[in-house]
Order: sequence, then C-alpha cells, then structure tokens
Amino acid sequence: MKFNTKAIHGGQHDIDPAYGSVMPPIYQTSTYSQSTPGGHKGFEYSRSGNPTRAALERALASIENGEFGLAFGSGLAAIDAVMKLLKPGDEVVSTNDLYGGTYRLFSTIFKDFGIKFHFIGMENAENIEEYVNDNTKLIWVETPTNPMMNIIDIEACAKIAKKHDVLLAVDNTFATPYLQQPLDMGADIVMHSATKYLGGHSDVVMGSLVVKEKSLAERLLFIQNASGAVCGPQDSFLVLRGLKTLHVRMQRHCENGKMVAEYLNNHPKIEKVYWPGLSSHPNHDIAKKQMKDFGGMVSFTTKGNNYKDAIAIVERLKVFTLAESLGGVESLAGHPASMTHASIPKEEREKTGVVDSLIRLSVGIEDGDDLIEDLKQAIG
Ligand code: P1T
Repeated sequence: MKFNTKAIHGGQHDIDPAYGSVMPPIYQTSTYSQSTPGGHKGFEYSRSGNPTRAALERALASIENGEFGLAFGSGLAAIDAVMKLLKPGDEVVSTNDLYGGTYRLFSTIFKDFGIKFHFIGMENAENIEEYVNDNTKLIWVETPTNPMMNIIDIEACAKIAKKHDVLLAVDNTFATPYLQQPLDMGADIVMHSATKYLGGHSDVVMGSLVVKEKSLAERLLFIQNASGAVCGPQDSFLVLRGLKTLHVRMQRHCENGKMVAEYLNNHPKIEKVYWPGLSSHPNHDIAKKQMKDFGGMVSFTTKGNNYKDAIAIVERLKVFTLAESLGGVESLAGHPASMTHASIPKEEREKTGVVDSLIRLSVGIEDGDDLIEDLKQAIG
C-alpha cells in the first residue's frame, strides 16, 4: 500500500464489526466487563488499552512502516517513556539543537536520575562516535531540528548505532512520515509530538512512538501501562481523523514553506533563512536524500540581530498567529528565545543559533499569497 492510501486506511481494517462504522467509535470508557476474572474481549482497563486508541496506534504503526504504535498524553510523555528504558549510569548522545522541552526533560529530570547526556552537533554524523562508550545506550536525534532546521543523516546515525549496539530514536515531529520514515533508514524508535502535523488542527496534545521490533515494543508497552501517561479516546479519534489528511496537508505545507522561505531569502532586511530546501542550507544534500520534500517550518533572523525588531515583527503579523506550537493548518509565528526555547540557558541556546532575532514560522495551508503579504507588511 502506498503512503496516501495508508494515511487513510492503514491499520483500519474491519474497524467496527458491530455496525460497520467507517470511523472507529469513541469508546469513552475506563473499564470493560469480564465474564470471569480475565475473561474479557481484549480490553480490561483503558490505561492498558482502549479500542479507539488501539485503532490510532495501528494507524501510526502503518504510516511509519513499523509494527507497533503507542500513543501517549503528549510528545514529552512519549519521550519520557523512551528514557525509562534506561538505568542510572547509562549515557545518551543527543542532538544539541532540539525542542526546549526535550532539553529540559533530559537535562533536569533524567540527569537527576543518573543518566548522562552529551548534547552535540550531529550535522556531521561522524561527531557522534567520539561520544559513544560502553555506557552509551541511546542516540537521540531530532531532524529537522527545532528551531534551527539542521538536518541529520539518519542512515549514518543508524550505522553508528548498530555498530555499537545502541538504540537510535528519531523525533520525526517536523518531518512527519510523509517526508521521511526513520525506521526504514535503520532507526529503532520513531517519536512524534502528535500535537503537531499528525493531529494537524491545533486541537489536541498527544505523543507517539512506533517501533518494529517486538521485544522493544513489549518493554515500551510495559512502561506505557506502568507509568500511565496515555491519551484519551476523544483525542485518539481526533488524531486518527487528522492522519487521514496528512498527505494533502503536508503537500500544501511544503508548497507554502517553499514560497515563504524563498521570499524571506530575497528580503533585504533578512539576515539568514533556515529551511532545508534552500540550496544554501549546509545539509541540503542530505535533506534531498532522506526527505521527500522540505516541509513547512522556516526560521529566520533579521539583520542587526535586534531583539526588539524581532518582537515588533511577530506582533505585527496578522494572518500568522503569535503562538507556541506548530504543524496545524493555520500559520503560526514564534520567538524561540523567549517562548519554546526559553528553558535553555542563553549561552547554550546561542551556541546552536537560537539568538534574540530568531523567528520561527510554522507555515500553514492558507493561500500562499496571503502569507507573503502578511510577512511583507510585518517586516516592512
Ligand atoms: O508538546 P508535546 O506534545 O509534549 O511535544 C513536545 C515536542 C517534542 N518534539 C518536538 C520536535 C517538538 O516540537 C515538541 C513540542 N514543540 C512545541 C510545543 C513547539 O512550539 O516547538
């Protein structure tokens, strides 16, 4: 089955044997009757499993070309579950430019649990090997990175992970499986903030993991149930509905992303544009190799690197809404240094390029001309 068909039908065979409904019913229940202890019809308690969530989890596995999907109450809850595979003394090599909340989870909560993190630039994957030792259990990759849009070679990372027998997890939130499928490139775990493109309508907070290997899935399923950070049936339904249009939304996000990136790239007041589709992007060739297109996330800085100029621009935008988050049908603008990445110390974030004039756009699926007009009036 090809991707566009999978997005609609993947894992959804015979969804409602009772009435044949085309969408799964929302099983708004916490528990299930049993004829005798253990005599149930596949579900016993909705933390452990719920039929609506199960329908979504099968769909997630299908679109990522995996075998097992797991849905969580947020993207961070999904990452938290991956980290619980580890023990004190274990080490993680992680992308240094990554979502601020992921950095906070790693560098505060899990650091205090005795896990050591090496935050490094992975644009050249060879850098990773220097930090891998006998204690290393996981390589954590975000690509494209949030918010600098760095591209990391997933296949190269997978080779290193296999060689040293460590897990490779890829946060695929910015790309989505429409653009890249990390499991096919050798990753062990693919993670999403399903809050973003998978849900696609800015109405749900959710996270997901997809894996191929059964023993790894069993460990993660145990953690999902034991820690309990699951999502509810209503939210599962909404994300499943979102998935069905992922391919058409992504196509337009990419078209509009290109239009916006090229407009900004030719604007005299703009210093630098970060979008992997530009031939000037340092890892454009890797993006071309591993992504089908280049997505709708675009970051840029203004000339003079002035905090006030950046704030004035995001305040003047009218079609773009100034807000946290990304990946919905509507265009959003954010100021990473004071919003999504404020939890990263200034000197750390500036090392990766998150300077005061950086603006991040989540380019939506409105008419591209209106988005350009809006940027024109806001930048001047
Ligand atoms: O917000 P939540 O669903 O918990 O997902 C966390 C997360 C994980 N990974 C990436 C790449 C992300 O971008 C996020 C969330 N990001 C934002 C809220 C943001 O505005 O960047």
